[in-house]
Amino acid sequence: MNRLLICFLLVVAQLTYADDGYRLWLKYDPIANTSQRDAYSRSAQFIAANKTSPIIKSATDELQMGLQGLLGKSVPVLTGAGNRTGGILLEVTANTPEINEEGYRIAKRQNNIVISAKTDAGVLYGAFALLRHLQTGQPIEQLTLASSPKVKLRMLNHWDNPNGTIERGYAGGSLWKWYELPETIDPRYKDYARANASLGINGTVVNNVNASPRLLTGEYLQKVAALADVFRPYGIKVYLSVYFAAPKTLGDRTRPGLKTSDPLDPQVRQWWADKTKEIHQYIPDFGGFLVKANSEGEPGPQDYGRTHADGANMLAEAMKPYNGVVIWRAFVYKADPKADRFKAAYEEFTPLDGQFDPKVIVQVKNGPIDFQPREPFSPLFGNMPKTPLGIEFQLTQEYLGFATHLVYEAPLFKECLDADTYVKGKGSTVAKVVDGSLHGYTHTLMAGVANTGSDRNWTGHPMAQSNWYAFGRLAWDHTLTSEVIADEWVKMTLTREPTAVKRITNLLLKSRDIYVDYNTPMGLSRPWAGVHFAPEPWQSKSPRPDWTAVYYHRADSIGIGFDRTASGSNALAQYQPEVRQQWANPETCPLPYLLWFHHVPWTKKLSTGRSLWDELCTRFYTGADSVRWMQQEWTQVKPAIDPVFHADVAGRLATQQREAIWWRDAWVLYLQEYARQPIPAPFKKPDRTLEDVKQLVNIYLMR
Ligand code: BDP
Repeated sequence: MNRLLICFLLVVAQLTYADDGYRLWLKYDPIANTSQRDAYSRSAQFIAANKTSPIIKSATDELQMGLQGLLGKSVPVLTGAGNRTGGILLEVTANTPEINEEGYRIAKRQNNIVISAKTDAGVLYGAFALLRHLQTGQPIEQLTLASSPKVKLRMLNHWDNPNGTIERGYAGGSLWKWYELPETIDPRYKDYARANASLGINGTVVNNVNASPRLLTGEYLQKVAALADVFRPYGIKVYLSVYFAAPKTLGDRTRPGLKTSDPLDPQVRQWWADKTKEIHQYIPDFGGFLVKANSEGEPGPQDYGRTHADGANMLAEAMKPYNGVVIWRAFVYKADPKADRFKAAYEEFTPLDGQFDPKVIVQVKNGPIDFQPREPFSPLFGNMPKTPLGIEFQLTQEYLGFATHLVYEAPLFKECLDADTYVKGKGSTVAKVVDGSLHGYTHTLMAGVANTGSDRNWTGHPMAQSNWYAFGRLAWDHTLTSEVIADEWVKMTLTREPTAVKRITNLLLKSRDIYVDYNTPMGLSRPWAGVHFAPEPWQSKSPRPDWTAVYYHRADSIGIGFDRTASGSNALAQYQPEVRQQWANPETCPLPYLLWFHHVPWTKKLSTGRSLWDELCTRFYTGADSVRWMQQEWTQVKPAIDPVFHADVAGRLATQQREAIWWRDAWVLYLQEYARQPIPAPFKKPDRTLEDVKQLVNIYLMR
């Protein structure tokens, strides 16, 4: 064979096999099983819809593209089906009592597959559900599926800045090319919308909660409007994070800037009313505002002696003529050296229950501190019956090892959603608070801080795509299990080979506990100060005590942990008696939460039969060792995975392994100075000193 031909074949092989992760779970690779493919093919001879609209067009386009890939044939879209059978009918109809506004029903009718919904968006979600059904290799003979989203606003929060950086982003720069917008539309915006729509995500906040006023200028609103135009055919609304002091900073056409941003000042109220009107001129279906106020130095109503409710209600008043909402974040904590940060959001917000305008939703982080690898649920859930509370999860792995640690987050989300608040007796789960069923909230919301960026594979760590996927699926239906979601994602994204699917699903399901074990076991939290990446449990100097590591773990010669019982900060009083009683007693407090609530002596014997010190060491060591197990599992599935994708993950797992040992060594060497006990057998003493580990950390802290 001549050289040129060999080169040509190599290039073709590369093009055919190299998987750079761009297609996410919407891969639509050919179905290998021919009898299955034939069966699908017989039922997909044409596509026809009973109406036309941009959203319906998105649905037919996606079906065509998906079927072309999966079945290897071009399926025509007909203007009407007539009496034809053997096709896919898309039907917007009021005659669907079992589903809600955005739900869908898929059923066989006269040898056609009929996707019915009340709205165009419902049809789009049904089209994606049908494709998922085929991608995951399920039978279609007796097809009957019906599903409705449990939460109304299912959204991503991007912490993207106008300069193209992303706060806590680990997948490159921002997806939004602000300097090129509005004239140049990156085709990627559409693929972003497709991916979200495939999960049922229907809103996106395009900018950082630490908001720049720039986004509110006419110049930038045109750019945001261009994004909204791309997202609209996918049922996705655009929202903006707003800078509360914008009236002062920006002013308007006639004034260089107001003297104040006081929410009770009539001029300020008028400013927001005008601005909201202007936004709607650019984006008629604008979703609404997201606000971080009086939190971590951001301006807010308290700067003028007003409350969060005053601030939120002012924006709600401006939004009154429109459909949009005001999402007000509850992530607040004051720089009070004596206070327990755990209690802050509850203390500031529960007294305001009942004072918020009906257009306001308060967005609460899943835990009381800040997206830690494991937190108890925030005590705000259930305790603001008159105020719709939305939940905020973090998909970007700020505290979960950035882009080098494989952590599948569905178990973290589920742990919180399934937690029982007991506010209305047993079964009052956080999920029921959030989906509105517990208190009858009119607005319901689940938000995920996005992990996307300009990296070709979207999420930096290719396996982190599963977190975007899992969030979207749970926002749609929080009753899905972590396992079902992982299984779907693996089949759609990685492989349909059954043993590999099982192995990878198992790996995903264990990954979060493994991370917690070497990083923050048994209720330890926030062992970071500088970068939220390198271990720094010794960190004790910062402008505020609650920005040090020692504030959280409180290690001393007696023991370790934060006493939040009545003898300590009494944060436990914020929970219902059923929860409080279980957690307040160190004998009944679940071990994963123990050090969140108790200062436990090193020598205390635990239910595992080990002393606290021995148990902690066991977790640090087995956690780090388990990363080796993850590597082995990943090696086993190599034949079933695209080589490029496989190699990428293998490299990251090797880094994770090295870093997990670093975490283990940092913790045990540091804590040993307090516990003054040997590393228990069979574990071996780290072969470096605490000083060595600190030196390594210092490298990451250098500017
Ligand atoms: C913290 C992040 C910080 C965010 C903040 C927030 O470190 O960058 O601005 O949360 O949620 O986790 O506002």
